Amino acid sequence: MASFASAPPPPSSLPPGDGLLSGLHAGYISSLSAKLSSPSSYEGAVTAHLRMSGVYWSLAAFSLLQSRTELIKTMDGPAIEGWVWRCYDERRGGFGGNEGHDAHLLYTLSALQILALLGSLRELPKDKKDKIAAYVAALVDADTGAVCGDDSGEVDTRFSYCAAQALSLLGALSPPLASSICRYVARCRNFDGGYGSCPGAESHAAQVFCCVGALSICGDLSSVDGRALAFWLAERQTSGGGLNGRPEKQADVCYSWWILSSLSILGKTRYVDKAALARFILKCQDPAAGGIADRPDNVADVFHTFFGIAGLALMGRSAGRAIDPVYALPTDVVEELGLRAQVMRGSEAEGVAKYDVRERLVKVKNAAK
Ligand code: GRG
Repeated sequence: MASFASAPPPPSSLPPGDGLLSGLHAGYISSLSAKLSSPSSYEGAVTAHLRMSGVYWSLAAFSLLQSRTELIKTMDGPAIEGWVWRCYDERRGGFGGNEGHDAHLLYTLSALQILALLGSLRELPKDKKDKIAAYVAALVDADTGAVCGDDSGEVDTRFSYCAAQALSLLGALSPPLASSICRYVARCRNFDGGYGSCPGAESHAAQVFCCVGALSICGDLSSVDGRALAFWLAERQTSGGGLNGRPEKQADVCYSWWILSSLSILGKTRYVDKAALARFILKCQDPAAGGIADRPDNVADVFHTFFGIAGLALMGRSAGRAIDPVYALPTDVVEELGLRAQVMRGSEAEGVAKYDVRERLVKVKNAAK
């Protein structure tokens, strides 16, 4: 477990970008997109239902390694954008996971994030934005603030985050919607300071990100027990340096993102040993073909490639573009779109209750210190 009670871990000995096989990962990501679009590929078949999120993970990972111009050229931005619109479910107003699929909130957020990464979200006509926003808003229960993923009625705090971010990207996060979302998320807080998928559900680090991220976007972190939560998150660091999602589970690269981003929002990334975490992520790289796996010696995939690079970027180690811990988009994209979020101030002296209301006064670079 990391030592967090007294002095923070000593500064890392690894310089930014050191050990990250950026060129190989960029090659892995671009070759993967060709593989996925091949009708006979195994990878393509088993991930067909969640293709929209897969494309977001790919583009977001690539964006942290290369400029937007390079992204649009290498990944064929216009073709991707055309495909995204072919996944639009005109009847419901949201996006599906692939062509011909019904709209779902998860994929609607991924689609909007893809458009943001490609730089075309700002150009979206107002009537289209309004229609997508109406689809998202209709999934938020006005009384309880619980958010459904789609027509099936499944409720999960993942969807609270997706609704908050999607509405924010569309400039449609009204105060009543934001406070409804916060009301529900606050009910999902557990005795350990963590959050689960619904009220009473076990704390899980990925759901913590969703809950704290939703509260941050909605501009009200007042219900978060920052101290208890940061301790619980710090306890996720295992002896090998990697982070797990809950007690007694194995470390997994993706928790580097879910946990570090949450700690960034709380202003407490110093609670984990970043150098040890960076070494764990770097050990999960495929040194031959590129890509990052969930843990050392496993097969790489695009999900862990994105979250591994994103985790390193949060620690200032990607040597590429910085990532925003709340929106999971490059910071320049978040700034370009004028997006808002709330973060806590980091120092114990200032107390966890002091934060900046709906203003990004604390820059991500500082939060990562
Ligand atoms: C834009 C970054 C971003 C996210 C959008 C969809 C979403 C919001 C968040 C997903 C959060 C989530 C619940 C991820 C699941 C992560 C994961 C690896 C879960 C595995 O859980 P278990 O219980 O495995 O199978 P362990 O053993 O790790 O507890």
